[in-house]
This record gives sequence, C-alpha cells and structure tokens, in this order.
Amino acid sequence: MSVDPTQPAPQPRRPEPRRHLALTVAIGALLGIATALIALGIAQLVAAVFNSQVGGPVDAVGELSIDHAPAAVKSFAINTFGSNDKTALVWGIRGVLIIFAVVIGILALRKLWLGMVGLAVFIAIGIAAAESQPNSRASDVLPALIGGLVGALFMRSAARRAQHGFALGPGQGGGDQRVQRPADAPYKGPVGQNAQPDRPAQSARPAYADDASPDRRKFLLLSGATAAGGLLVYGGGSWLGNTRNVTDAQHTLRLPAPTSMAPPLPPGSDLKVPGLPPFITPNDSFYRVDTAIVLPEILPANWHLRIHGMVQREITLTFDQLIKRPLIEDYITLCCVSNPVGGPYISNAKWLGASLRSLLRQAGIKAGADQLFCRSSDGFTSGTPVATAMDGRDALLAVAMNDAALPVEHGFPARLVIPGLYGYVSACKWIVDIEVTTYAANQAYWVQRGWAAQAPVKTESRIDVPASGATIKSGTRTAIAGEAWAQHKGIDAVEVRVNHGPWQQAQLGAVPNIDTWRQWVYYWDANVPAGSYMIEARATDKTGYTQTALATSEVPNGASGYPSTQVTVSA
Ligand SMILES: Nc1nc2c(c(=O)[nH]1)N[C@H]1C(S)=C(S)[C@@H](COP(=O)(O)O)O[C@H]1N2
Ligand SMILES: [Mo]
Repeated sequence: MSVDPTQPAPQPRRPEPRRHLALTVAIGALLGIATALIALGIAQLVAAVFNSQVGGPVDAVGELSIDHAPAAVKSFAINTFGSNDKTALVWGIRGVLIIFAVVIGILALRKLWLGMVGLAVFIAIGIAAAESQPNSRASDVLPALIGGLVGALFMRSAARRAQHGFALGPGQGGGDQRVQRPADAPYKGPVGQNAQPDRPAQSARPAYADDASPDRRKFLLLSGATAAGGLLVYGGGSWLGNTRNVTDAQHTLRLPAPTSMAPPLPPGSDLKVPGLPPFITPNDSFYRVDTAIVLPEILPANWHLRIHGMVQREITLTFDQLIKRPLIEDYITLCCVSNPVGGPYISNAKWLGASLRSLLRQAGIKAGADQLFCRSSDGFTSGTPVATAMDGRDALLAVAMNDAALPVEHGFPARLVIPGLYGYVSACKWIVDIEVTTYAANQAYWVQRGWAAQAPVKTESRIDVPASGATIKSGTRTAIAGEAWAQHKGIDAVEVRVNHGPWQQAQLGAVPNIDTWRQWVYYWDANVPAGSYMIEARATDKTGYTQTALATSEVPNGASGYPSTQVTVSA
C-alpha cells in the first residue's frame, strides 16, 4: 500500500478507542454486507439465467447441509419449525453469511488481501456445494464464480474509498491516521471562513466526523447503493429461478392414472350452438379470481399440507404422498359468489384429486368441529363446512385440471374443489394448511369483509345468445341458448320467455353428473312485429326449486334474479 500524501502524519495515540472500534465495525459491516449482497444477488441471477436446478449458493449450501445433517439435527429442525424447516434453514444460512460478511468486511478494511482470501473461501464453499449436488451441471460453478468476482471488484474499490475517506488506513494499527486538530483550534469552514465564536461545539467534533471527504461520501453512496442493488437482484433472481423451476416442475410432473375415472362426456353435452362456450372450459380461459398480486410459485418438492386443529391425529402430507393416494376424476363447475347475474365468473373443468373426506377421516375429526379453515401459501383463507366435505360428494384436493397439472394461477401444485359451494368457501388455491375448527372460532378472509360464512351455490342460469342488443329479422328461427347450474343438485329444466309472455321449455344438453353446469337452447321463431323484446330465462333444479325472480346483488351470498337479454326484431 502506498502512503497517501493527502493524509497527515499518523498520530501515536487513539484518543477515543471505543468510538474508533465502533466505527471500524460499522464501516467494515457495511463493506462486508454490501459485498455479500451484491455477490449473492449476482449469483442468484446467474443461477436463474442458466436455469440451475441447484439454485443460488445459499440454496446449494442449504441442500448440502440437509444432506449431511445428522438425523438428530434434522428431526430437531422438523419438530421445531415443522413444514417451515427449509425456510428456517435458509434464513439460518443467511444469518451466518451476514456474520461472516461483517468479519470479511472488517478484514478488508485493515488489509484488502485478507478480505479477498475470506471472499475466496466463500466462493469455494459455494462452488463445492453446487457441484456436490446430484443434479448439478458444469455450469453450476458459474453463479458463485461470477457473483464472487463482482463481489471482489466491489470490495476492492469500496475498501480503498473507505480507507481514504475514513482514514482507517491499512497497517496503521487501525485508523490512527484520522485527521487530528488540536481540540481548541477554531474550525475553519470549507470556504475558509472563521467559525462562529458562539458555536464552540464545532471545534469539539470528533476528528472522523470531520467534514465529509468526497471519498467518504462516495464510499457510503457506493456501499448503500450496492447493498440495495444486491438485494433487488437477489430477489429478482430468486423469483425468476423459482418461476422457471415451477414451470419445469409443471411440465415434467407425471400424475398417476385415476383410481376412479370420469366417464367420457355423454354425446350432446356440447350443444354446439354458435356463441355458446364449450361445455369444458380450456384451462387458459377458465375464469380466475384471487387476491394474489404475485402468484405463489410453489415447487411440489417444497409443498406440504398440514391438517390439524380438532383432529385425533395431525397429518402432514407431502406432494408425493398426495399423488400416491387414490385419485378421483370428476367434472365440476366452479363459480364465484361475486358473479353478477349473466356474468362470466363460472367455468367447468375435469379435475383430478385425492378425496378430502378420506384425508379428514384419517385425521379423525373431533366432535363439535364444523369448519375447515383452509389457508393458502399467500395467507388467503376460506372456511368450508365440515359437513359438506364429509357428505360423500367429490370434495377434492385437486392436482390436475383437464388432464394437465394445475396452472399456477389456478393453485399449483394443489387446491380444493368442492361441488355446490361458491369458490371463496370451498376452492382454496395453493392450499398448505387445513385447521379443523368452528365457525365461532375463526372467520375466513371474505367473511371478515362482510360476505356470508355459509355460501351454497344458488340455482341460476345465463343467456349467452343472442347477445344483448342483437338484431333479429322477423320470422327468423333464432337460437336462444346458455347454461344453467345448481352444482350437486343438478338441473332439471330451463324455461324461456319473451316480453313476459308464457314460459317455454328449453332443450337441455346432456351432463356427466349433477356437479356441472348444463347447456340449454330454445329455438324462437321470432314471428312477432318489429320492435324491442326482452328475453328471460329461469332454471329449476332437481330438488324442484325454481330460481327466484328476486334480483339481489352479489353481497353477501351471491346474486339472484332472472338473466335477460334485450334484442331488436326488424321487419
Ligand atoms: N389462495 C386463494 N384461493 C382462492 C382465492 C384466493 O383469493 N386465494 N379465491 C377464491 C375464489 S373467490 C374463487 S371464486 C375461486 C376461483 O378459482 P379459480 O381462480 O381457479 O377460478 O378460488 C378461490 N380460492
Ligand atoms: Mo369467488
């Protein structure tokens, strides 16, 4: 190290050793943490770009420690942190890393090469951890290597700035190069004016609080910005890597054949009326409703479902265990309580999943429990009646939809689907926790916000064609068509009327079961004078109940009323 000519001669004595020590630790900590963050951030990003299956160095070290941890440590972690054991481990590793980063930063402040050696040790550990994984590839050296290199470059430039800016030069017994002034010498301001005589405090300022040198300011700015940038890149890299891994996991997931296969769709379930949506909604056009801003990206390997609360035996289910259970296939129509009459928040799919009832039986529900309080990984909750889950309908812990793994936006890797209940009380996506409890004890997300705790689907119908505002030539045979639904009751009839005339029976499509919507069509000859006409429909379910004419809004338990469409008949 060359002697800096701008620095005054070293002083023989440290006037404030404790303060000095604190400053060294603080600057060293900032230097070390900024180095670690930028190195780990870049490493995480590189891992994502190369689509590493090992992840960034923190994940790799985590895996390595899981693989080599003694059984006692493992069971301690699982018992203490439960299904959060991996999260706890990763945070533990991050904590240890930060401590070492601080040590390396302090070392680098004293002697840059010492800091570099410390950093090299970390790069080596990162590389060794990545390469020791069974699924590692040659390119898995790159994250730690490139991250470490960027960290080293930053550390070199920042350490120099710190040494100059704070006069904590190397090889001087730690910071004896601080600018010293006789304690009673009047301080001259930066533009050389005399200090105010009534401001003696200025002359008593500690030397290292002296007017900030450009180097010091640069060091603080550089380290702060680098630390913040490192965090951002780390977050972005983790997210990107996870997204890519989840997409891979979805595509490579091999689901066992169902034990109970859904029958093929009966002919005529699709009436093929132009303008009617298909009987089965393709996954990419299935309606989506949730509170997630950032979709949960959960790897099946990291997924657990915990069933606890008022049960005889608590259960923690892994994804592998879930798909090894007997799997049931069923066509189920899902709809949202906030669907207005005639609205789009309803879709129909073929689901594959394990029986929720059989899982709950295994756990053993205690007397008095009436609510399944389901929690998703992002904190959303839904409350399902125990009775509905247990009454024998196909209440499914679903893993697939229309022969494919669940799309991320529909709950990958697992969600609930229960015919007959609105989604917010039955269809928890990204489900990770079921607490068997009571309605008195727990209020779910939308219930806290004024929606009903109990929300069976209302018997309803929708008119899709003709579109509202359509013009029909008088005397033209016109298809009036749509869907009707009363999940787990089944649709028995749909009627149509024009301008409050007599109700006419519509033809019904075929259905595979009572859990789906049902298409219907009525052919209208339109033998009427030119003018404006209102077409309405109403459904009757298999319990004999006809949907009410009473129009209500969606809050608190679903909209009701006849769907209608207004058309013009031209001469
Ligand atoms: N985790 C989670 N699950 C959720 C929700 C949510 O916001 N978060 N919304 C519910 C509501 S209100 C409905 S209607 C259905 C919609 O499911 P879909 O998006 O797959 O159609 O999911 C239910 N499950
Ligand atoms: Mo909903």
